[in-house]
Amino acid sequence: MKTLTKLVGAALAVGALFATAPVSAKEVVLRAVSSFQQGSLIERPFARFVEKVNAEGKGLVQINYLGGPSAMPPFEVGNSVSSGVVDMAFVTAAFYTNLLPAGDGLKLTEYTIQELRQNGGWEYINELHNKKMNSWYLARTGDGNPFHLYVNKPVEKADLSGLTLRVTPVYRAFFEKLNANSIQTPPSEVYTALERGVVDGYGWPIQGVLDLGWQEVTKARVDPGFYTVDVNILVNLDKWRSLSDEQRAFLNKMAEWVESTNAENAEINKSEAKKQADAGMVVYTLEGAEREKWLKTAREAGWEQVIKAAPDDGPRLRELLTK
Ligand code: 173
Repeated sequence: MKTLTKLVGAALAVGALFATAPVSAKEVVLRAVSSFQQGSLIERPFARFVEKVNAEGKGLVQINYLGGPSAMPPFEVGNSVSSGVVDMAFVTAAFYTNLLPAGDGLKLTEYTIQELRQNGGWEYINELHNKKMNSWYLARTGDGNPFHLYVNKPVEKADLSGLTLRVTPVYRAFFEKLNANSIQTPPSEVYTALERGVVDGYGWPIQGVLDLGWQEVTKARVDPGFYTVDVNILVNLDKWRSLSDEQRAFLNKMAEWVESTNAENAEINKSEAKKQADAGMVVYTLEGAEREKWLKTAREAGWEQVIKAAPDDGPRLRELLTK
């Protein structure tokens, strides 16, 4: 009996060992989520990143992509990567201002991510993510993809009085500075809010309007665009530190690659603008002094909000991100 217990015990111990051992001693599988819908243009850089990591990282790093907003509400994604519920996240800083208020400033960069990696900007952004949300700032996508206002009522001046607009932290300070009323929603609620007339318009990048069917309920886009999309690949910091040098070097190489694809945005923007026009959307273009006011208000309201929300980190971020 004694021997049997010992044998069973030994068998269980061996079983437990095998159950927790990774497929290969060296391979790590990272669980990832996206805050943007799978198959949409905004999400595409991450889908390509996952595909490339899984193709080239066999035996070293693999990504188990759990899904987009149907797997996890977008405003929860920052918390999840911070706490380690997931190991990796594809998420815009606007969705985690609860953890990193200064992150709202990433959209205000006047440098590309390649330039920020040269001038110390990336280091500071990474340090903020380390300290405030236990994350490693692995990569940035979205450079060259500007935000716009989309509306169902005419906009002829840099004045949004009388309009109720759907926002996220990206647009709120700017639109409110020009006298709009704002309502915050995740992307999944935009269509219905427009259909029901709850809002007269919304903020969104030049890319991706048609992915979500919003051209059906959108009359116009306002030009010029403003700011720069930031959708970032974050890794839980404990997980990042647990990786081998080789695994980290591999992920850095993949990050550099995905950031190089930002250069494709100029072409994608053109084809998106054409698709919007083909779908019947018109463009209200602000010119001259109104255009200047539009862009200046966007920039100033944006930084004012960042400095107010993050008085300690905002000023340094502004120095590093602006020319
Ligand atoms: O939901 C949004 O409008 C938003 O904030 C955003 C940020 C980055 C890319 C796309 C949308």
